[in-house]
Amino acid sequence: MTSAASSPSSADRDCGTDAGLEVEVLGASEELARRLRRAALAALEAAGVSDGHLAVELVDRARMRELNARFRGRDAATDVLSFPIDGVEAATGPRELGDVIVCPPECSDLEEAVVHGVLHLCGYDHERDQGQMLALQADVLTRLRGSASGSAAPRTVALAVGSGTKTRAGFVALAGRPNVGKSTLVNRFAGTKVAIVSDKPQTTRRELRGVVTGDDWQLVLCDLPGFQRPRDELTARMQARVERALADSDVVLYIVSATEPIGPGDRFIAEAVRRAEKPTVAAVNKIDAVDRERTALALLEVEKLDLPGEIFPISAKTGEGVEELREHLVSLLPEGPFLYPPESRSDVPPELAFAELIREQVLRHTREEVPHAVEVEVSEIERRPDGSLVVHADLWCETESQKAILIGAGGRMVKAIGSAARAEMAILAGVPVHLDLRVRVRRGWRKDEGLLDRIGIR
Ligand SMILES: Nc1nc2c(ncn2[C@@H]2O[C@H](COP(=O)(O)OP(=O)(O)OP(=O)(O)O)[C@@H](O)[C@H]2O)c(=O)[nH]1
Ligand SMILES: [Mg+2]
Repeated sequence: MTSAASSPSSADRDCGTDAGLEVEVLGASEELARRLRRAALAALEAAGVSDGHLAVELVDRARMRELNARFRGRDAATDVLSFPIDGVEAATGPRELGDVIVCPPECSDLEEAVVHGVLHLCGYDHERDQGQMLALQADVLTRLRGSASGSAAPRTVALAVGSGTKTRAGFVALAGRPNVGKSTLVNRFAGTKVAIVSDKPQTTRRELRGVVTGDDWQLVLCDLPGFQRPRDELTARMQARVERALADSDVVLYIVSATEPIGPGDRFIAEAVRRAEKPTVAAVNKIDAVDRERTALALLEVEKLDLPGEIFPISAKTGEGVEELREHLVSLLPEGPFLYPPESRSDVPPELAFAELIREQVLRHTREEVPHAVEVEVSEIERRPDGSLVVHADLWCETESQKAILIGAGGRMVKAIGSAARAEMAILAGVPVHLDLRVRVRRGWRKDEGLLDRIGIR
């Protein structure tokens, strides 16, 4: 270490290697250390560094202020500092790359801060490179999170809690069969529309996160695609994403629907949840749609799955039981800094949020194979002088006949989809939205790995 930071206990250390790279994370919980290590490795890879040892250390405000005073002559705590070490060949082990010091109470996003610090360490400088570093940073975060990300430098946010207060924060992965109500529950928790919802199974294709923050806790809910056996590259990626999210979560929330008996799909997921070996909570959703007897039976069926942890009867639709579930989830969170600014409700960037609102209307307006054959990409969002937005979007399908259905007689279908989506987009944006929507055939997009990469399904 270049800095004279106090040495954390061994329980706080996470050290891992990847090819010739070694990244050590100090001062973070096990789960957080794993995430930050992955972020650092992704940034090193993007910068073309393939060997060396790097340390990421989390410090409190007082320590950050001291480092700033000593090395930069500034009496302030900042979000991240990089201390490169050039050309020092260690006697044993990989060469030293340097240290990235991160101050969680000053960060809006810890992964972003680590990527930012590592890129600086690798010689990038956003103040002089005309956007090159921030573009690379956005690219790394996109790859890490499987969806488009912003490209701003880490910014300082004031947290609602003082630095002396202990906070709890962590990731809760929602695992359950398609259609049991995972996205509806995330929206209910976040108090806003984070994820689109439909009565068609496999609505959710990417991991989206909803954020709920209390005085001294923050729950990050990872809405996941309904777990399933893969059929093509798209569904294989969706399932791989779910497995990774379970492994990366602090708590797993297993969800079934009271309206259907527990089936092989639910048991398959219960197995994956058990394998993840995380603190687990189960919820029986949609109790508003069944009588008490059926709810009791569903609770019993879940009990027989023999998962660890408590079981909650809830209705994501009406909110019944959701507050009790939330309190219990918070009690299982590890102690740690907030992971998002307290005012955040989701991590979904505007392009993706708009694309999903359009896809939601496609799901509402079409049937059979069409909903699953459609993907939406927002290519551009323009702001007009009057403050309104112009959103350019492509609606892909796989065949000419699907295109004909989507356009409809006299263009009626695409108009109906567009105007319903536009209304939702205007609510989200808070300003009027003009939508330029084109229907295009893109054969086999569900198998096109390059394309799936580009649209963030990883
Ligand atoms: N009655 C009732 N319906 C619900 C409830 N929660 C969700 N639903 C409905 O169930 C359907 C599926 O909800 P989603 O939230 O999209 O389900 P999901 O688990 O995210 O589905 P995938 O994304 O396909 O995995 C929608 O029609 C919801 O309106 C509930 O508590 N009660
Ligand atoms: Mg969903």
